[in-house]
Amino acid sequence: MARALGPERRLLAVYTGGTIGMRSEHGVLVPGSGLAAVLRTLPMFHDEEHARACGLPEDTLVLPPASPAQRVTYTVLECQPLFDSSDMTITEWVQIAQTIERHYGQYDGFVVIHGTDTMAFAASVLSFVLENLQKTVILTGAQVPIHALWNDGRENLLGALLMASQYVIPEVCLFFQNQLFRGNRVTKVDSRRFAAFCSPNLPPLAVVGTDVTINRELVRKARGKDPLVVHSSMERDVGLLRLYPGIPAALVRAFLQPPLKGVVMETFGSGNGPTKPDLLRELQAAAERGLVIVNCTHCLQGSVTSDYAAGMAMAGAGIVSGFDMTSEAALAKLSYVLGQPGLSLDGKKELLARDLRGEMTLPTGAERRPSLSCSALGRGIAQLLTLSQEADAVRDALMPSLACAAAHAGNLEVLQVLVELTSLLLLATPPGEGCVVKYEAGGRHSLWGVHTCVCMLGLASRADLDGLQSWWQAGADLGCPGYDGRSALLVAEAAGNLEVVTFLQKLQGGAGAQAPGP
Ligand code: ASN
Repeated sequence: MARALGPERRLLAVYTGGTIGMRSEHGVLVPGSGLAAVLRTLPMFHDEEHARACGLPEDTLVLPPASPAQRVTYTVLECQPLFDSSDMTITEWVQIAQTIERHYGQYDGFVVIHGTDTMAFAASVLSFVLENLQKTVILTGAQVPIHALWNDGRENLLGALLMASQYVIPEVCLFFQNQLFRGNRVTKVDSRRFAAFCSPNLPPLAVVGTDVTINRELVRKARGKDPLVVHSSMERDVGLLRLYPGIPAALVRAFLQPPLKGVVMETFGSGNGPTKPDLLRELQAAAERGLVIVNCTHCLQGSVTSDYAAGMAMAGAGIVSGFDMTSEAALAKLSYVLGQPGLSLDGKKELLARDLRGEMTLPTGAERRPSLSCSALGRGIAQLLTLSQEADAVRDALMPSLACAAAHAGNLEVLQVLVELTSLLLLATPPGEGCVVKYEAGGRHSLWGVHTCVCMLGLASRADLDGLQSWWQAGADLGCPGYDGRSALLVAEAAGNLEVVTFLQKLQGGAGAQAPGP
């Protein structure tokens, strides 16, 4: 994030409608044209003298100087037709993105003037449609028309113009009531108060008071000089289903029918839902048909977790966790991911599980970890392991690797499934590194295998003493070599992880690297 320098900053303000420019007709508010003409009459939005002296074109306005060294000019592009945002859809939002793309080179930043009712959806969609942003894009609007004496439109619009002109925040943001939020983190929480939006799971990127305070560590970094990409192929057949106590399975079945391709399901608390078999069957059947379901919580704050059996039932039905995403962001993300050509079902789920635009907070360390419950391979192997006696050999061969992968991913969920399927023993859960496992096949301790050793080498190179100790307690041979023949001790020595070296040397010099089984 950088302070924007230079004597002149040029902005494009895309006016799409909304209360900010509305007028009263027959006692109700309707979208109103001519916002630029109104702004031209307001000295805080236009310095007529300077504009005349510079010979600025008719459609270009100039703010009074915010600092002696810098002028902000802006062009208002009025959309046709103008909308109450309740009528806006993905089609209009993609058009806004395409407008930004067409003018991307000409302007330093972009303000989108939008109705508040669906502004959180709009900001979320734009955040996914616009990839590799290097410039600031800010949505804003108002609860009261700008013509009214007492309104919030003037402050919001001026704030958005100033933020977009003075800072390079390469994200889709939303400015309201002196706060700049990440666009895909907001939700509208009040239909009357000027503080209409909140960002329940991420602090604002900036707060305007006597000074402007930027939360620098939150602002996303622009990715090199990659060109802007506009993803216009968004999937329209996505939906939002809010569970309620006692929701009938038949109703869920009806909702999940084609042409629907993806659903954001709002569940209770930390991602819990009814565990009635008929309902779970409907969800599972839909997931098996290829319908993608994302689990988001009803709650304003907090995340989907796997704390409860009622939440695990959702995960077991093939539903993807939306963690702390707002439903607006989840719906937009689903539309974006399902709109990507050439992705397999697993590929779509993998993409949904990733934080793509700062839209969700992953549990610590989860970003790089593949989720076995998300993969068909994981589910397929689980099925295979239950098949028959002949599967014993396959099970013996696969179990250590599978358990090792789950342990590395800290995926207790998968480990628990494996425990049920076999005589896998869960032995310890060192903080931060998931679980350590031991597998018993047919009563004999067996098959730590080279994959397991590779896991331990990883722990040794990361100086994860807790993890190594847990493996040791579980009876693993810490002296075993990995694929390249190197032992954990050699790896730890090479990485200079002295604590680990001391621990491993003690084992070698003492009772030996082979610890007693439990
Ligand atoms: N109905 C209006 C809209 O979203 C509400 C507003 O802008 N405050 O367009």
